[in-house]
Amino acid sequence: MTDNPEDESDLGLLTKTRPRTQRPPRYKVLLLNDDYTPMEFVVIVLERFFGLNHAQAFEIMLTVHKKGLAVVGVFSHEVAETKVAQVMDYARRHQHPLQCTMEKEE
Ligand code: TYC
Repeated sequence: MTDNPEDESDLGLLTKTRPRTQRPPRYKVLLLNDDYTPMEFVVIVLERFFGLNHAQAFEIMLTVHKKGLAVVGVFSHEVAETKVAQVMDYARRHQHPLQCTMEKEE
């Protein structure tokens, strides 16, 4: 290395060959508030499909109720899609308007 600005002998090569660490994209699964779905049903959904204990499920349900929505977990695209489908199907079968969506992280 020199202080000569013409000397690009290593700088260029280093930046071109620097290995990039590739992370698979992650997806936030969001639960949305509504005025009709019973609180206890939402708690059951969070326990059943997101593996939360009763206290954790109750806390997230209350956050959604107060703030309008909350992130209930972050997953790969495939797992997030499955969770959303499971929640939407379970809510529909019980005739509750509960909504669950996913969103790419960052
Ligand atoms: N707001 C609902 C009620 O008062 C409860 C609720 C919480 C609904 C969370 C949806 O994602 C939800 N019964």
